[in-house]
Amino acid sequence: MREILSGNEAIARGAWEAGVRFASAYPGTPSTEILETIADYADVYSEWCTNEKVALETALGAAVAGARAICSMKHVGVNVAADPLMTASYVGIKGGLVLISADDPAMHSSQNEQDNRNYAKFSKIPLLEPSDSQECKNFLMQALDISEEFDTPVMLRTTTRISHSKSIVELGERREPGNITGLEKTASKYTMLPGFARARHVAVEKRFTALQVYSNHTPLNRIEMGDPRVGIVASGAAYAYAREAYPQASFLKLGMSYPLPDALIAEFRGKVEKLYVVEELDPFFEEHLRATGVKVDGGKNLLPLLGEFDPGLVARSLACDGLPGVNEELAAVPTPDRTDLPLRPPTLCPGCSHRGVFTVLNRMKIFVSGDIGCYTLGALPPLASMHSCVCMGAGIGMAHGMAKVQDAETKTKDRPVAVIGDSTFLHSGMTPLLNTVWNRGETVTLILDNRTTAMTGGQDNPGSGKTLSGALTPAVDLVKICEAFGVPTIIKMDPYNLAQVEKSIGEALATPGPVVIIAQAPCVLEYKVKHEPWVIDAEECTGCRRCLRVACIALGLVNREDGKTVVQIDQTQCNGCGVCAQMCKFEAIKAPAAVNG
Ligand SMILES: Cc1ncc(C[n+]2csc(CCOP(=O)(O)OP(=O)(O)O)c2C)c(N)n1
Repeated sequence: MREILSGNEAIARGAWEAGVRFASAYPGTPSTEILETIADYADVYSEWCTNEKVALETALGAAVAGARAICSMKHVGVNVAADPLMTASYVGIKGGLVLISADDPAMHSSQNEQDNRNYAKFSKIPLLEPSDSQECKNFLMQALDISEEFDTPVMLRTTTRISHSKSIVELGERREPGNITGLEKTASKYTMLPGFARARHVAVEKRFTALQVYSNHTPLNRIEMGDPRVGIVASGAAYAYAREAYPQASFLKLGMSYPLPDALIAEFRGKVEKLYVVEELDPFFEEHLRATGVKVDGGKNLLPLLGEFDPGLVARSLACDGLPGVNEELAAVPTPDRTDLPLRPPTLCPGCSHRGVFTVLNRMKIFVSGDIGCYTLGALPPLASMHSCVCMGAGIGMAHGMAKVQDAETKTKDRPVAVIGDSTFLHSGMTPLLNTVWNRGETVTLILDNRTTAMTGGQDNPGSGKTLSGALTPAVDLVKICEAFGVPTIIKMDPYNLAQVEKSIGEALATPGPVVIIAQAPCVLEYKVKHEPWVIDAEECTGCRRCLRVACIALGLVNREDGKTVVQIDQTQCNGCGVCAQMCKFEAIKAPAAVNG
């Protein structure tokens, strides 16, 4: 049977067919749908974890217990999971373990575009890179076999195009997993004391040599001979682009791109006149080829180091070097001119509980040490109230560092406020808050608790009271966490009440010691909150546009009959939160009850 699947769905299918028993993840674009799809397979246990480090550790535990396990995350998630990853490489596994890293060249939805192929090299584990959905399924299954054959975790790396593009996939049956026997008590393999770890490092290097041999012989890496004048080395999405751009060229397709197959590369080099490396982001292959003495005629000197490729870009870039056999049609497609397209910046949803808080932070001209979530949109005008944001959980620690170096005068005038969402707080915001309390910090932390992980599509978190399977579970109490940390002042506020928000933030800034403010209101999208829309009395609107400062797409401008430009509310978009009405000094924005009597 065949089905059209995205790369993410195909990975999930591959996990099911390969007899995976355990799957864990923390959401992050473009990886999220892997676990969401696996959750539909009743015979695979799956769970969202509090963060990627925990996700990898739980999957490692399942693998060490003898089950096949996978763990998925976006590229920056691997930074969070890097600590267990480095040593998981030493302890190895019992059941196969695959870590899926979904990278995001061009940063469609990320704060950086790091190239995670480097992590495979760093942690000395094999790396597989599929080029379409069928390969996503096949490679995931083969990665589990390699994991078990070589006693190592394996990384499967996708990029946004591979994760989200759909293509035909041949489906198979599930390989029934064997029984889990007792836990193996071999401390020398699983307990990484220095004395044991030294021996395991030797095992890692031995394994690496064996993997190099494997890489030269596996069909994952193959020479596809075409025109011998042109040889192209590529993997993943870049291979698919290059194939389209130079259909007649010869290819060394790398499905297993670490360790690199040096003998196969040498064989390919001997067969082609000129050799080009087509790879997105870092010159990962190119550097290796040059370092091992392979003559490369073109790579990053022709192709961009930044961003995402497309077939036209590959065609045009290599054509500059006079490469024969270019797909003329593709090469003729000009780079799209985006300058005359209207800008459509992302924005908070109508009714979003974050809007009122950022409206007030802007009005109070506060320095906000921010974090990652829907609320990062508070950085954009007209809200323009987030002044730093580095990675998940960084905002609280950064605010603490800022406050510690301020002198007495700036401290009172310019006390930083850390703003963080509930999912991010539970992911990596608790330890920096504890650090602030422990070290007698002065910062104000504002937790925007919408009881979901909204940014990535509304996944549950420990505060939502549900697991991935929908089972009820205790919802964590953020006030009790802060109390247990010893936070002396905890203020709760309604984020829709602007006067209350201003009063709470003002009070917090006037209070010495660390303060936590918790703004709790459910995400309107996830919890389907819909109130009657508000209306504007066009006669009373003076057109001052103060209400537009709340950055709501339900608000627009219209010309009145007398030629005056006034505000109007799109009745289909408005969620009736009333935040804009609180900005109006002329009471021109009316609640539905006031209008309907
Ligand atoms: C290490 C890491 N993992 C995952 C992500 C993807 N991501 C960005 S913000 C976020 C959580 C957002 O939830 P929350 O903090 O509750 O804010 P909300 O979007 O609900 O307002 C996630 C999962 C990321 N950027 N970095």
